[in-house]
Amino acid sequence: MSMSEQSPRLHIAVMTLFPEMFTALTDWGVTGRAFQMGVCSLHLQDPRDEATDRHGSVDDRPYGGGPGMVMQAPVMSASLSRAKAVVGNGAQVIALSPQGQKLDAHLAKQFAEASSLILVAGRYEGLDERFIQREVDLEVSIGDFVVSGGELPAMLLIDAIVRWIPGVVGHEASVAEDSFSEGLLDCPHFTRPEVFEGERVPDVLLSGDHAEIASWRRAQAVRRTLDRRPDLLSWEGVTDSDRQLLAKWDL
Ligand code: 58G
Repeated sequence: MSMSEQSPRLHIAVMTLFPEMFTALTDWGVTGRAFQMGVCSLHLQDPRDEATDRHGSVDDRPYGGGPGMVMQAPVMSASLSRAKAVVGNGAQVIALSPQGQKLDAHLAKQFAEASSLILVAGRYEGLDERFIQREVDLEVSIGDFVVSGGELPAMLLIDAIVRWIPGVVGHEASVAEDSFSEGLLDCPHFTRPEVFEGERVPDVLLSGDHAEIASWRRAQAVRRTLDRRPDLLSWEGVTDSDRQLLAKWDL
């Protein structure tokens, strides 16, 4: 079967008040191709469809006072049921929130192995805690900062997940080798012109010697990680063979 007819490897549903935002994923680039090829499916579930009052409200004032509004558990629970009817009851339910487990390549890769996911993109001040405790399997954070809604974090998470699905990114190797998958930052990249503003491309990259090129790239990645992200790699964590590479390339 061609990629365009295969049944989706991963079904994703997103609960969001702003479904139109997700064209940023479905209409462009690698993620757009994954959805158009049918490798992944995306179902957008608007909780406002389950609102019972004539205003279509999904939020209300917080008990205990304080600023802002909270998304109500009954309407979110009803919306989640609808989403489960589409992607399956076994779907893992993930809420995007600053209180969540920090996202990294390893977690994204784990999610890519699921068959269905439901992402909850909250707005306002957040979700009624009883909805989170009863229905959410995992809260995930894309970083230690607050944004106005869970939609951009959800799109970022989907992008990081979809890249791990075989066939989505042209060269599987580029995903396996990209930053973080080996716990290292990426090496520097160069392309034409060979000289830019007097700066030449490193000779090794023009040598055609693939073993030397791989060695140089690995050494550069180790050096960059030591310099820029000592939290990812300390000198103690550098293997003897990598230390030899650093010495070989005088890094
Ligand atoms: C609990 C608290 C649930 C994610 C707040 C939902 C979402 C940053 C991130 C919310 C977000 C992140 C409130 C608005 C989540 C809502 C949304 N901000 N760091 N904002 O991943």
